[in-house]
Amino acid sequence: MDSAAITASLKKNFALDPQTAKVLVVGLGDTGISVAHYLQGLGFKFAIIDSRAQPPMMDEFSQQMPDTPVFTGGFDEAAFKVATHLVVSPGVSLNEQAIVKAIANGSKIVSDIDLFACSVDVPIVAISGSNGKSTVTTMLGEMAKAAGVEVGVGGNLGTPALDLLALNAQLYVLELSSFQLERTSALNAAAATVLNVSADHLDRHVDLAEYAREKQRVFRGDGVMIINVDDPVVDAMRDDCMDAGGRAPKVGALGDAGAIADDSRKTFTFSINNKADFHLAYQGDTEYLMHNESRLMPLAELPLEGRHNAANALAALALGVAVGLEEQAMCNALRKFKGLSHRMQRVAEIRGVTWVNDSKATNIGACVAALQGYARKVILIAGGDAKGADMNELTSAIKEKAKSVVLMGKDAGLIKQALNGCVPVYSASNMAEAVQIAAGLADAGESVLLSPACASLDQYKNYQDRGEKFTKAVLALVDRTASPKAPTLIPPSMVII
Ligand code: UMA
Ligand code: ADP
Repeated sequence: MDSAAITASLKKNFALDPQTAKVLVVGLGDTGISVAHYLQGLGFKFAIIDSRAQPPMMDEFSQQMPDTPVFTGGFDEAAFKVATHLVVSPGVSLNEQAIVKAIANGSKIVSDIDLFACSVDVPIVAISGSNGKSTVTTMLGEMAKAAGVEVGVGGNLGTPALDLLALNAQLYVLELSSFQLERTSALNAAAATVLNVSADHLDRHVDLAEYAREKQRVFRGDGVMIINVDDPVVDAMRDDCMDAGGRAPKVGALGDAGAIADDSRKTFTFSINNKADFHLAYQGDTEYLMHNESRLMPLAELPLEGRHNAANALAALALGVAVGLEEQAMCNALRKFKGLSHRMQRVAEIRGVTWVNDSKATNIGACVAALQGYARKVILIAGGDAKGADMNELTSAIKEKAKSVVLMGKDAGLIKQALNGCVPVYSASNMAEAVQIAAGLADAGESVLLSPACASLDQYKNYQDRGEKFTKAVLALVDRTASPKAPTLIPPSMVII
């Protein structure tokens, strides 16, 4: 879209006019910097504020945009007072006092995703959910490429949405978090999904119901809804969206800028347990990924561990069909998709023990899905920052699938309490110790699974750092092992990112 059309759309949706608006960008991180470049390109007046005294990207930003006012070291209410519009980064809570006051004084909240939605006239696919977003987003990106479509892939996945605009793509695939969705009102995705809902980020959301409502915002508008009928919370969203005469759901407190659907809103369902538009079915001895009555490909050709990845593949196929991608091209992409690092990634086999890095399992749902994929009991390494989740929800899966558990991190005690002695529990103060303990517990033929069910920030820079420390500690076992048999290391080429 050209600048004139984008400006017209911003004015229409948010009364956001380069001539009159004073925009405050809240948060000097990846999102804030992408917003600054976007606003500068359209000739807006804006400033940036960050509550940290020395945001790490400050120097780089000051060199790029020396004339932009930047306030640091707190949320100074004076800066908020003059702002007509706030573009708030997802990491900043809308409950910050300064933001609450500014909204009460008439400032409008606009997200980077809103700005993006006002700036493209090609289809957007929006992917949310508690788990599987990055996997499905990346899968669909690969499918689009295989189908010969120029695609921009980003959002919560890493590249801020606004940085994708330079690609001038034919299709955009965005991973969206609940934080991004709660402040977005102008998105009308051509196809959207909430993959699943389980407890996460309850330190930021009031409760699970509010968290689910924020995710449901992904369905605003009149695009195709992709519904996981295996998840009762998601299934209920379908009815909710179709209630009120098929109108888009009125959720959240940010007004209702979503388009209104008619009664015939198109929906695709997917399920790994029952028949749905996209489902699994046996024909003879072979289990297939199916689209209604047609076989798409044998499930065994999907090179990913875990039943939950069959659900991810079905979701990606449904989203792809919704935006017109060719089915066989999508299946070819699936056959080549080796998964993402730190998600059920086999890192080594040492003396018959398989070591699996699922460090990205930062909530209970992901850990339960990982455990459910195993036929034989595993040694589980878990713990970290539980983010307010109820660890009792882990108990039955651990009881059923774990031979023993090694716990570490801030909320190890909560997990231990929830397990109440149902399996042997060991404590470790760091990853090297956890791996040592697990090595002593595992017999040949068994697996050791790092799937923490918790965030990593209490002990690590991020989940990648935690996964890398796990891998390093596992590989260090090789040196200490007086095993005559060399370990089988999983080559890095198995991993896409
Ligand atoms: N900040 C404040 N005050 C606060 C909190 C934050 O000033 O109270 C500042 C920070 O100092 C920082 C800035 O805000 O300088 C940016 O904050 P941000 O946390 O929004 O980070 P970004 O760099 O903009 O990255 C965000 C997403 N981060 C979060 O949602 C926390 C990235 O998702 C996303 O990739 C990026 O936008 C591009 O879209 C990361 C993430 O962890 C991967 N997401 C969570 C998740 O997946 O579970 C939701
Ligand atoms: P997200 O971007 O939503 O965090 P990822 O694809 O990065 O999702 O996966 C995060 C964690 O969730 C990993 O531990 C992964 O094994 C697990 N996971 C992936 N897909 C699913 C799913 N459909 N259901 C439950 N867990 C899943």
